[in-house]
Amino acid sequence: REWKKIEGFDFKEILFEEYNHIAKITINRERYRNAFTPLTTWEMSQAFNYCRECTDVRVVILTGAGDKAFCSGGDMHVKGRGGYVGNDGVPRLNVLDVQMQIRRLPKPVIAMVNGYAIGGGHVLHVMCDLTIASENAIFGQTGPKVGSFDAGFGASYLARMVGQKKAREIWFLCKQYSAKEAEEMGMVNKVVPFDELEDTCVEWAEIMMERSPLALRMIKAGLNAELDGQAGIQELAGDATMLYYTMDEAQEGGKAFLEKRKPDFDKYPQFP
Ligand code: 2NE
Repeated sequence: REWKKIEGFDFKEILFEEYNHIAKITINRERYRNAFTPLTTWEMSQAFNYCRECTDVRVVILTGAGDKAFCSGGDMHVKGRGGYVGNDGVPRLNVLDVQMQIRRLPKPVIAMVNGYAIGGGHVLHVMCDLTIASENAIFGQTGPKVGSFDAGFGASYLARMVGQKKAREIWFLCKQYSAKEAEEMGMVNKVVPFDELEDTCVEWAEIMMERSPLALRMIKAGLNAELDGQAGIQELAGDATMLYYTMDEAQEGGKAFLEKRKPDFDKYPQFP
């Protein structure tokens, strides 16, 4: 399989590639177990934005370079007061923006977990719609050990997956869990040998691409809406508005305004 670089970006800390309508975002800091800096997350943000806008992209795979780590969370070398400090000297927690982009992307995102998914890296896989892990993958939180925590999606959405007791165990004890244990807990969809990991992710992506994209979009929005309160309803409602705008009934309202006449909505079918 030949992944083709997606042109138009000068990324330093991620790889951004495409194959058969699948975009692959790879955190490319193998030396640091794919820990993210503010630049990494900024670049991921640009890539996810492209994936949202580009109608050619149908599924996104998020992974890490090499065979040791998916992502080991925030880069502890640049963790300062108030956040992770980038080249501009400003502390940021911009990984939270990436989390929201994954959540809001109206297309499936698969976490291809090829090694450690730790700390903020663990939260990233939690955010993805599906997680496929290699047998060597290891999952866990470290926050309370290293002076950090993610009490947002990293806690509440995790608890929806694994239950409250397990989520508290994961955060309070900071133990590491095997891929099999993570699968048994309900936070991993499938565990495969390392050399089958990418094939399996692509195979799952290709199956999803045979399904109705709009149906998948609505299901994702609906699953989000149950948990995301007003913001979740806004996402689902936005999709409903998009669909309404495709209908003659909505077109009639706009046309009537421009033609300075009363709209005639009676001619459109009403469903019980
Ligand atoms: C990931 C883990 C378990 C891997 O262990 P191992 O034994 O396979 O590798 P090693 O030797 O620890 O790491 C290899 C090199 O990568 C660096 C290490 O410092 C080491 O460098 P050298 O000693 O060779 O110079 N490295 C690994 N992770 C790093 C990191 N996160 N930042 C900077 N350098 C890192 C093991 O490495 C590990 O436990 N890593 C730390 C995980 C961690 O605590 N991450 C931060 C959690 S907080 C967070 O991510 C966060 C949040 O809680 C809330 C919001 C946003 C972010």
